[in-house]
Amino acid sequence: MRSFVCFSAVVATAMAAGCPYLSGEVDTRGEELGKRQAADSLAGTTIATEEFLAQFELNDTNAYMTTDFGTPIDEAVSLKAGLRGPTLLEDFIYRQKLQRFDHERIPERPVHARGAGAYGVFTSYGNYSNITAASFLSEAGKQTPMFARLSTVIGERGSTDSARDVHGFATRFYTDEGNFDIVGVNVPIFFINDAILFPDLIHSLKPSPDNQVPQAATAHDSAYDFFSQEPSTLNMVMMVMAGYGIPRSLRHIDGHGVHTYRLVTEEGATKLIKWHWTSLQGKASYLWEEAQAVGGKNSDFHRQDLWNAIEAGIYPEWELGIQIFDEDQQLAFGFDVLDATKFIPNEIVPITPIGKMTLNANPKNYFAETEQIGFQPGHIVRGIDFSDDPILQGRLYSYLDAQLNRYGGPNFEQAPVNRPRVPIHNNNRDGRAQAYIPTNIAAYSPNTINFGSPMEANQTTGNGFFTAPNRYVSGPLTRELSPTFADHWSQPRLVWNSLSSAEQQIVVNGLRFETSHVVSLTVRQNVINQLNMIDHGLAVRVAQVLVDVTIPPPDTTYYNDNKTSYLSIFSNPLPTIQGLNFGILASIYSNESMSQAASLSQQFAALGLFVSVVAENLAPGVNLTYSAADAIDFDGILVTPGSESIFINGTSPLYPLGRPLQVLQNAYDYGKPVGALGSASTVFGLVRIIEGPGVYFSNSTATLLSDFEAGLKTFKFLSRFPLDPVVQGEV
Ligand code: HDE
Repeated sequence: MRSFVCFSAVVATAMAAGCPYLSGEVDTRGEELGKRQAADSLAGTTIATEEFLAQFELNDTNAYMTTDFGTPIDEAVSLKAGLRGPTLLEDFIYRQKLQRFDHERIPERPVHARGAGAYGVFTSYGNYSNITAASFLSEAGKQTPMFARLSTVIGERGSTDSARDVHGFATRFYTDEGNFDIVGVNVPIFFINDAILFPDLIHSLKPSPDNQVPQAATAHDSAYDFFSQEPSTLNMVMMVMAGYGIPRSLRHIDGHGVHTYRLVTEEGATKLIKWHWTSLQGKASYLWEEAQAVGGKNSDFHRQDLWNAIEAGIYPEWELGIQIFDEDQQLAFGFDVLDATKFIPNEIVPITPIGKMTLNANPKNYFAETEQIGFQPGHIVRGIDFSDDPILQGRLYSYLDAQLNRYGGPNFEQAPVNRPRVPIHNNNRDGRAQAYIPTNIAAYSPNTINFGSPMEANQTTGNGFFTAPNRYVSGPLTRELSPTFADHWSQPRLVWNSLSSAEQQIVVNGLRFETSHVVSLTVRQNVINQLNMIDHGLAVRVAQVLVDVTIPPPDTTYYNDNKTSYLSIFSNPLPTIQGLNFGILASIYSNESMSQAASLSQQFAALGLFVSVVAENLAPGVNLTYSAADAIDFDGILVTPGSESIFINGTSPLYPLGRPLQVLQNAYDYGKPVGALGSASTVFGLVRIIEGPGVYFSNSTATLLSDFEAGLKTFKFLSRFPLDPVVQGEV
């Protein structure tokens, strides 16, 4: 036996703490809560997340090690025949430990494998019973517990957060009438408009089947082959390139339900809607060079950022809004609202805010909660109905199927994170790992043995209904795409028109990067042909790096001058700088630098920023060393007076050659606000930094505070970056 030094102390403490195993107590947490839950459900309230989850939590403090079936064990050394002999098959402890390890993984999600999740609460702004019977929207101030999981799409679970990708925005409301999921993304559209193409889309985006390269990247032949052969993807490709693909953090993305849904009132009146989550942190994105550096330096940047903000009590918030329109407006906006590749510009149908989500608690166990949550667009509550959008229709099948595959059985809804906060009553039975003990022996309907229970909800207080009255479906069976889905170019053109010239340059640079990785000349040519249908100048500019392509004459069929103000990420200042990262560069060898750093640190932290003082080692007052720090760690950087020598000398065994200067230079090159207090401005003469917007020198701390506050709101200073010369022949 291996000796446990504090063994007797542990026993004593466990007894004192009333350890169930030692005292012979039985765990009744679930039973008591079950009774409460039933009562609450009748009263129309839900149990708060913390209390609900507490019944499932395993707390190992002051506890003995046991097997899965509860026997106390020693499990640090295997059972052998003789001290140096072979391990015995009889050793059930050893077998169970290895077995459990071998089975730790479930299949990762085939898409959206990498993500971060958090609990939260939704607060309804009003009583919306005039448009929906959904109970979570039935009164002002009504609160509903939530879980949100935000993700990348293509990368595997162990890939990098900052890959250029669409971002998943999946939200669950644990309402008092069951779970409702809005499983969306951070753009208001999708790549394709028929779910039957989903496997093709994803196969083209995933790494090549022969060598699994590239991971979490679209810069390869198959992706652009598919994009250029299936032009419904162009709208989304344009948005991903315009900054939506590389957000600064998960807190700085919006979420969109994408499809048209239907709201239904108690009386059966219907309206069509689109769901939108608007980030109250604002939208902010990386520049591409920065995103690539983040990928290498800290592949967990987004997951860590969300976690840290919640731990620090800087709870991220999103407003839920709807675009609401009439059933007869389905073709009123110049496209079909059943086509998931189109969005309705806010200028045409404004977004009406109806509530707010606040994420306020991190999960306690990534696997049990974030990995096991199984979202489904088919998780619907009464008052909300589907539309005939072919993508939504396909998803209603696929997500259930995906969960069955991941869990290996149908009881996944019983995992704590999946359980509704209201009791379950139905005749579904058995299956792998059933966790309930159904006591009704009449598991069928109709029955008399259990007095007809469970009863159809619409006959009782539950009032169950989902499908809107007067929703008709008819038509000949056909495998054709509706002609109302056929225009794939007018909206990408609108996206292009809506960007500033600096953002257009970002799109051009992005497409240059991506298509430069495409080997097939046919694919390159096809991409240019498609871009030419959006904008001739765009095609010409991207083609400049491809050389071996023919630039077709302008194809003006879909050219238009429409714009929307909502799309631009970089033109709109952030509403708040709370929770952004700020770096103060200092040197431990200068008293002046360290004392300024201490005082600046306090003053900048008071603005709600996460402030790090960077210096040569972790002396008191220093949070990060130059060995570890990088420009990607900060949204803005300030240099302290007295630290100049480390920038001038640039060499010390305590950090990589030239690192302090490199941090400053890279921050500037990533478009961030940078500045210096007093004499530290001389440091800027050493680097390729041009005085201009977002570069601040002052002897006054107060001036620097207000400069940086404005600069961090601007977030990226795009005027630092060159634009292509005017392209001849641009239409
Ligand atoms: Fe998904 N999608 N998807 N998707 N999707 C999955 O479901 C699928 C689509 C989205 O954090 C999978 O549980 C089909 C649109 C998010 O757990 C899978 C189609 C939108 C997440 C699946 C779509 C999304 C998924 C993988 C029709 C935005 C992650 C595991 C073309 C409106 C949810 C799983 C989480 C996950 C299928 C299209 C968003 C395979 C067939 C459109 C955010 O079932």
